[in-house]
Amino acid sequence: MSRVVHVGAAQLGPISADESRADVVERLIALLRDGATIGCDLVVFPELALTTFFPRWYTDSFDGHDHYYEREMPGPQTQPLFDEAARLNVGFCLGYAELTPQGERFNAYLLVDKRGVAVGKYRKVHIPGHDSDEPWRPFQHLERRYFQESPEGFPVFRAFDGIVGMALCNDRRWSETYRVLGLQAAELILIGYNTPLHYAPDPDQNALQGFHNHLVMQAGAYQNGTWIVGVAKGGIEEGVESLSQTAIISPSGQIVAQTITSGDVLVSARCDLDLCSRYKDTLFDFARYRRPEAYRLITERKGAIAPPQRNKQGAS
Ligand code: CDV
Repeated sequence: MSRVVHVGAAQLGPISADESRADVVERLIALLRDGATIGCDLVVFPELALTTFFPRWYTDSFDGHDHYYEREMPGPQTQPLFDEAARLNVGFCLGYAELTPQGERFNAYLLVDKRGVAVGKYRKVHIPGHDSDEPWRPFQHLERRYFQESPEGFPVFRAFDGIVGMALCNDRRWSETYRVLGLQAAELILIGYNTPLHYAPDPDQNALQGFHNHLVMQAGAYQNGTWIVGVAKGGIEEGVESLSQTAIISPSGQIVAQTITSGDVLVSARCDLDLCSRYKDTLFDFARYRRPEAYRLITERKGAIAPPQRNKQGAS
């Protein structure tokens, strides 16, 4: 019996700063229904899917954006999404800003099954950007002010008849993300993102945003024999244009579905999880071919250290 999960990648267009949670949840429910209509088992929403991307603004106090965070999930405003998922018998994955009872702030991703029950949670590991105001930028990227780095790593969950992992935005650029999930036999990796097209520290990268987005996810899929669903919140949000190009990628590294517009839209693919073994059991048979003893630096060293300079005589 094949294990086919019909996955919908539910891209969002911009969410304005004054858009209410109720209005956003209505948009999510519309996409959930689109997925249900075509028989999706799982609908994947992007990173921070309930609000505008608030780290683009500095507030004097770091709790100045607290109204963008969820203190409970589901809460009164998000409960309708859970109820509709259960009614439609469709699971979903939702990105949101989490404020814990202990006052911790995480960039979170929640996996919910077809009964509307949470079955897995991920908190973003790689927090990009900066933590203090940098007025030279046309807009800020203050994730390091408003979120803390998760100490929990990259867990996987048995759900949707397979092994599911999650990651958020900047995580997708790091090969370690995929390999840590691959080493737990992940067959489906869900990744939500908000990627502004303008990268202030090196604007030469602006034109390459779409290329880099697919480059890293396609490599991650192939090198770990896994499906990857990368879902954008794109378009021009509060004057900042972000990348769309939501994609579903097979274990071969090929894109099997992709959005071609930048608004709210769902693309889908029937993901045969048994295809993963075609790569996991051959070229990327980890147990047979990997050499962890040769990779020790990956966990022992954080930043790159160049070897000593050689002098003219060739001695170091
Ligand atoms: N939300 C993100 O994590 N965005 C980052 C920044 C650096 C643009 C990204 O890697 O896309």
